[in-house]
Amino acid sequence: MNKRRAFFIQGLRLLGAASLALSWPGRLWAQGKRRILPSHIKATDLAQYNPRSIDNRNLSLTPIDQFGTMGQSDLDVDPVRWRLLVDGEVERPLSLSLEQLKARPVLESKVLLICPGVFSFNALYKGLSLGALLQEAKPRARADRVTIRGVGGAGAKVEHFSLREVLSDEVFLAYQVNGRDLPRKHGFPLRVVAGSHYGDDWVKYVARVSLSASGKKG
Ligand SMILES: Nc1nc2c(c(=O)[nH]1)N[C@H]1C(S)=C(S)[C@@H](COP(=O)(O)O)O[C@H]1N2
Ligand SMILES: [Mo]
Repeated sequence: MNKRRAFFIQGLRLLGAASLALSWPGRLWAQGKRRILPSHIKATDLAQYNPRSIDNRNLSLTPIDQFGTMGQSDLDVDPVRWRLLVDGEVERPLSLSLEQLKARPVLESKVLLICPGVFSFNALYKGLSLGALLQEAKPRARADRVTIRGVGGAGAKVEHFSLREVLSDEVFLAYQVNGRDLPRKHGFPLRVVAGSHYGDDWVKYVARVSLSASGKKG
């Protein structure tokens, strides 16, 4: 075997090993084998963790004044004029006021937010099922991707989730945290809560949810 070919094969082996290592946390998550952290661990000390690898059930809530904040934190949204739009690959687009969202069945969950390497905090979110909302909008059969946008024009925050994950309530929308309305810096009036994603995906000041077809199978 010539040297160049040997080098190529060695490279392939390394790539294989690396992709196996990278997919491992994802597999652990898929199997639900998160490490249950003991109650003496402080939720604010977990910025180095991958949210998919740990279980926060025993951790105490972090008081709001100890939350970190990142990215946009001073958008001023008028809750009376604000609407949540649901559009894209749906039969029945929706436009809902905050009042209408608050009248829906309540979803409440204690979730850890990790901004990697920067901060972490554990909080109780109250809101609604985005999955149920999308069902109401009647997704077209080919829809498999959910795009969530924050308020604002060109500079608005945009993140994507799989429809499957949203339908399982793993990703939902919250208007309250630790028993009060979302503070302005944490995304008033509505934010994403996505416990198995890093904080970057937790869109604040949510304005629009759009379904689309990624074109990928399965
Ligand atoms: N609209 C909007 N949402 C956003 C961001 C942003 O810049 N704009 N930053 C994200 C990042 S990087 C993190 S870590 C979390 C932080 O949420 P917090 O400020 O409530 O702690 O919000 C996310 N949501
Ligand atoms: Mo972040």
